[in-house]
Amino acid sequence: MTEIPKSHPRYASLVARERVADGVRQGYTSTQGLIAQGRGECFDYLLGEKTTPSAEKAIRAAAALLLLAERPALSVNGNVAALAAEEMVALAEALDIPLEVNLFHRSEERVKKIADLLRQKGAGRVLGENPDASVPGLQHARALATKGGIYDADVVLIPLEDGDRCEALAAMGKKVIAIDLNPLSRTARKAAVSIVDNILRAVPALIEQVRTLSALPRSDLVKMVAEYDHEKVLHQAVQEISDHLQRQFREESHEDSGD
Ligand code: PTJ
Repeated sequence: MTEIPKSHPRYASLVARERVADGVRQGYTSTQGLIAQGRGECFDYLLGEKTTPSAEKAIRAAAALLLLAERPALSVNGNVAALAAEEMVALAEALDIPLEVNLFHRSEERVKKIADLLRQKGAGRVLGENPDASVPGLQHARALATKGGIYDADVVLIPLEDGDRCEALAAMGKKVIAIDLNPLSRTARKAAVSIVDNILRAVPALIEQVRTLSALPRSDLVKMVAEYDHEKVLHQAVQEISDHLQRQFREESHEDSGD
């Protein structure tokens, strides 16, 4: 990997880029994953590269949903493996559930490489290598799922996903939690809870919330989920982007006028 000096103003972003590129070199991230990362970077830039108040709300609701779920499932693709393998393993451990590899551009070789990587990072149980069910309404291999994992789950976390699968999982009656930097994507809109944040920041924050909220009585979690307004939080995310951009513009015009 290219050595990035810590002093570089875009250090975190460049390291993430290197990790996705390395995932492609190692063969577990798809080449299309590079494009997805570029799109994500762009939205992160527009957000100000920080976890916004709306994302904090979504992270709390997501943690509550996962804790209330009878059979939660966590989906891992090639970009998630490159950017947050260790953190996804820690989240699975905190919830005491397996991880499931599910790929858009599926090849058995990539599935195995990702499963091996997760096991290397300490995952107890990894599903996805031997799918035995199919998500209705999806064409091709990305419909493949595992009973006891995503197929039977009542709540599914799908970071960095495409809209079709999110919609198909929701149509099965599942509550879908998305992590997607683009608040306008079909995934973000169709999910029950959309965390508009970089997976690098979102998953550690989600683990922290799972640990904190697990001390609360179930009735508090039920109330938290019932009061969560997905549409409102998504609108807030768009507003936060707009506010951030307006602030940049105002700061620049102050500089130009010598303020
Ligand atoms: O490994 P595979 O074969 O399953 O393929 C994975 C990708 C990501 C290539 C595939 O699912 C895909 O093409 O996804 P999309 O449709 O490009 O959607 C990815 C979404 O994730 C986009 O809305 C991006 O803005 C968003 N995104 C990209 N990087 C990040 C991100 N969101 C959060 N954190 C990121 N680092």
